[in-house]
Amino acid sequence: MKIKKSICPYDCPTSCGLVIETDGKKILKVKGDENHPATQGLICRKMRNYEESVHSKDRILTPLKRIGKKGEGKFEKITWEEAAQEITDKWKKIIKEDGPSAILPVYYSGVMSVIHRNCGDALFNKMGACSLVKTLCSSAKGAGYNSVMGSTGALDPRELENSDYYIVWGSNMKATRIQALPTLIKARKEGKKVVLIETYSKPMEKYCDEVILIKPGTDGALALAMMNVMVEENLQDEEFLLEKSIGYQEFKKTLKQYTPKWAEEITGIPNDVIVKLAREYASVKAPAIILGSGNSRYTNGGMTVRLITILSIFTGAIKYPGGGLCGVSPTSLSYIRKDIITRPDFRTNKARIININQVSSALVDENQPIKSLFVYASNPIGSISNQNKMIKGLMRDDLFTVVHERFMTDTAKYADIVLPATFSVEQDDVYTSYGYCTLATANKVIEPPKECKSNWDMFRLLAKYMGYDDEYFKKTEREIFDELIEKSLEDVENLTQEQKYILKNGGAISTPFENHIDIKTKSGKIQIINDEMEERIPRYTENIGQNYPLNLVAVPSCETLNSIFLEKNKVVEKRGKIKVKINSKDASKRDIKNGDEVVCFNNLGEVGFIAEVTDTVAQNTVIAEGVYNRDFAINGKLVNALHDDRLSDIGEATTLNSNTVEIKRV
Ligand SMILES: Nc1nc2c(c(=O)[nH]1)N[C@H]1C(S)=C(S)[C@@H](COP(=O)(O)OP(=O)(O)OC[C@H]3O[C@@H](n4cnc5c(=O)[nH]c(N)nc54)[C@H](O)[C@@H]3O)O[C@H]1N2
Ligand SMILES: Nc1nc2c(c(=O)[nH]1)N[C@H]1C(S)=C(S)[C@@H](COP(=O)(O)OP(=O)(O)OC[C@H]3O[C@@H](n4cnc5c(=O)[nH]c(N)nc54)[C@H](O)[C@@H]3O)O[C@H]1N2
Ligand code: SF4
Ligand SMILES: [Mo]
Repeated sequence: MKIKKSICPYDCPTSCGLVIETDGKKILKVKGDENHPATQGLICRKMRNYEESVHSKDRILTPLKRIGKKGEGKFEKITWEEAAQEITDKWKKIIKEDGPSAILPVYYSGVMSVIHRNCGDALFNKMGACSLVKTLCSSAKGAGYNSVMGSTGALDPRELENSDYYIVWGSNMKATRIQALPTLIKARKEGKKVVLIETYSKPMEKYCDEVILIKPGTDGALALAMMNVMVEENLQDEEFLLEKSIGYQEFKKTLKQYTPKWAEEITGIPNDVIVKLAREYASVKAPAIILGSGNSRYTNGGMTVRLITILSIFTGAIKYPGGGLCGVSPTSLSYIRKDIITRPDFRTNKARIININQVSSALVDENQPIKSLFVYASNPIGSISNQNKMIKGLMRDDLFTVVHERFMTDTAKYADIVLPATFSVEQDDVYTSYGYCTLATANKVIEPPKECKSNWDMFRLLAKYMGYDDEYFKKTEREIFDELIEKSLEDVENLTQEQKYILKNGGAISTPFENHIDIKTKSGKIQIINDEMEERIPRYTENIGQNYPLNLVAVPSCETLNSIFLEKNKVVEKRGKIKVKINSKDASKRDIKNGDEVVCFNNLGEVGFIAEVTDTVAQNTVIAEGVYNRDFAINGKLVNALHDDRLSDIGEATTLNSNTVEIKRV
C-alpha cells in the first residue's frame, strides 16, 4: 500500500490536491490533501470514490470501429495500429482533395491540465486544420472584467476571510466553490452579512442572510441602480475614483437615469430592496462580490460583468484587504509557457476559424463541408448548443468522426472510430488553477489499463502515421513534462528555489496573491469608460433571446460536472430522468404540478422534462440543472436542443442562458 499525491484535473476553480491510496495497480481511495493550499483537505462529493470512475466496468479499453449505424453505439475492437492507419489515410486524402480546413478538431474541458488539454493543438497546427475558438464557458465574463481592469489580479478566495460583507452574485458555490463555503459560514458567525443574488436560490439559501431573486440577464440594471443610489447619497469613494479611474465623471452623469424604480421594472426586484442593498454595500469598507459565470452567459453578458466590475471598485473596496471581486481569474501572471505544448509555430497556413459554440452549424454547412471531426475531452451532444443540428451533422455519411474518450458518451456513439483515453491518475502533468493562486504538478500514480492512451501519447502516434518527424512528436510524456517545467520556471522570479523544486518533482505551491490596486491596464487606470470598446460608456443593454415567456437557465449540479461523473451509475440513476424547475406561480398558470411530465419548446425544438415546482426559482424562469446523457432523456432530447448558438456581446462566448421557452403539460 502506498500513498501518492495527485491533482484533480477537472474544470473547477479549485484544482484540488488529492491524496491517493494505491496498491500500485489500482487506486483504492481518494481524499482531499490537507497540505494543499486551496483544498485544505476538503474535496467535493463528486471526487470522493474517484476509484469507482477510474476502474469502472464501463470504461472504453481498446480502440473501436463502428459496425452499426451512426449513433447506434455498435462497435468492434481494432488495434491502435489499424485505427491510426485508417484515421491518417482518411486525413491525407481529405487534405489532398478538400484541403486541411475540412478537418475540425473539437476539444474543451474534459481534462484541464496543461499538456493533455493543449497537446492536440500542435498536431492540428502542423496539419493546417481548423482552429477552434474555445469560448464554451465564461469568456464573456473574462472580457467584461478585462475591459475595466485589464489583467489586474482579482481576489483569491482565501482573501475572503478579510472581507466585511459578501454578495454571492449568481454563483452556486455549493456546487462549484465549496472550499470557500467555510469562510462564509465563519463570517456569518462573526456577524458579517451574506447576500445572495440569484435566479435559482435553493442550493445557496441556507448559507446566506438575504436572498434576492432576479430576472435572468438583468443584473447590469441592478448594478447601475445601486450606483445611482450611491451617487445620489454621495456614498461612492469619489477621491479614489477620480485618482484611479478613467471616465468617472462622464459615467456618473449617466447614472441619473438608472433609478431603483427604473431597475425594478427590469429586474423584478422591489426598489426599496435595491436602495437598502446599495446603502449596506456602501456602508462597509471591504465588501466582496463573489461572481459566478451564470450571468455572463447572455447576449449582454460582457456588459453585465463590466457593470458589476465597476460596482466592485465604486466604493474603493479594493483598497482594503478582502474588498473587491472574487471569481474572475485571480492570477495575472502566467507561470506556464503553454506555447511549448501548443506550438503555434507549426502552422504554415491561415487557419479556418470555427467557434466551438457554433460547431453544430459548421457540421451542417454545405458550402464549406467539414469532412472529418476529431473530438477529445468534450461531449458536444451534451454541452454545445443546438443539439438537433449537431445530431444532423454527426449523422452525415460523408463525415468521418473520431472520438477519444473514457466512456461511451452520447457523442462517441456517433463516431466512426473511438479511441480509449486515460484518467489523470494515469499520466504526468502540470496543473494551473483559474480560481486560486496555486500551481501544481502531479506524477502518474498507476499505469493505464489495457490499450488506453493519454492525449499526448495518442497525438504522438497519429503524428508518426502522418509522417511528421519533428522532435516534439518523438518526446515521451515525461520528456515534454520536464521541458515544460524547466523552460517555464527558468525566468520566473517570484518563486523560491524550494517551490521550483516541488514543481519539478510533483506537488502543489501557493503563488503570491495579487496586488489589487496595481491596475494592469494600458493606462494604469481603471477603465470605467473604455474607448476601445464598441460601447465606450457602460450602460444597460437588454438580453436578446427568442420570443417566449420563460427564461431557460442552466445551473451546475452538485453531483456531476458537465458530462464528467455521468459514469457514476448509482448517482445518475438516483437523479433519474431530466428535470426542469419552475416557480409555483408560473406552474399554476399552466396547470403544472410537481412531478408532471412537461415539454419545453421554442423555435429550435421540444424537450421533455419532469417538472419540479419550487419558489426558489425567479418568476418567468425555468431552471435546468446539470448535464444528462440521453439514456435519461424523455423524448431523446437534452436541454441544449433549446439553445441557440448566437454569441455574447463581447468575448465570443456561449449565450447558454439567453434562451427562452414556453412549457406545457403533456
Ligand atoms: N458540482 C459542479 N461543479 C462545477 C461544475 C458543475 O457542473 N458541477 N461546473 C464547472 C464549470 S464548467 C464551471 S464554468 C464552474 C463555474 O460554473 P458556473 O456555471 O459559472 O456556476 P456558478 O458560478 O455556480 O454560476 C451559475 C449560477 O448562476 C446563476 N445565474 C444564471 N443566470 C443568472 C442571472 O442572470 N443572474 C444571476 N444573478 N444569476 C444567474 C444560476 O442560477 C447558477 O446558480 O464550475 C465548475 N464546477
Ligand atoms: N446544458 C448545458 N450545457 C453546458 C453547460 C451546462 O451547465 N448545461 N455547461 C457549459 C460549460 S460551463 C462548459 S465548461 C462546457 C463543458 O463542455 P465539455 O468540454 O464538452 O465537457 P463535458 O461535457 O464534461 O465532456 C468532457 C468529456 O471529456 C472526457 N475526458 C475526460 N478526461 C479526458 C482525457 O484526458 N482525454 C480525453 N480524450 N477525454 C477526456 C470525459 O469523459 C467527458 O466525456 O459545457 C457547457 N455546456
Ligand atoms: S471537482 Fe473541484 S472541488 Fe471537486 S475535487 Fe475537483 S477541484 Fe476539488
Ligand atoms: Mo465551464
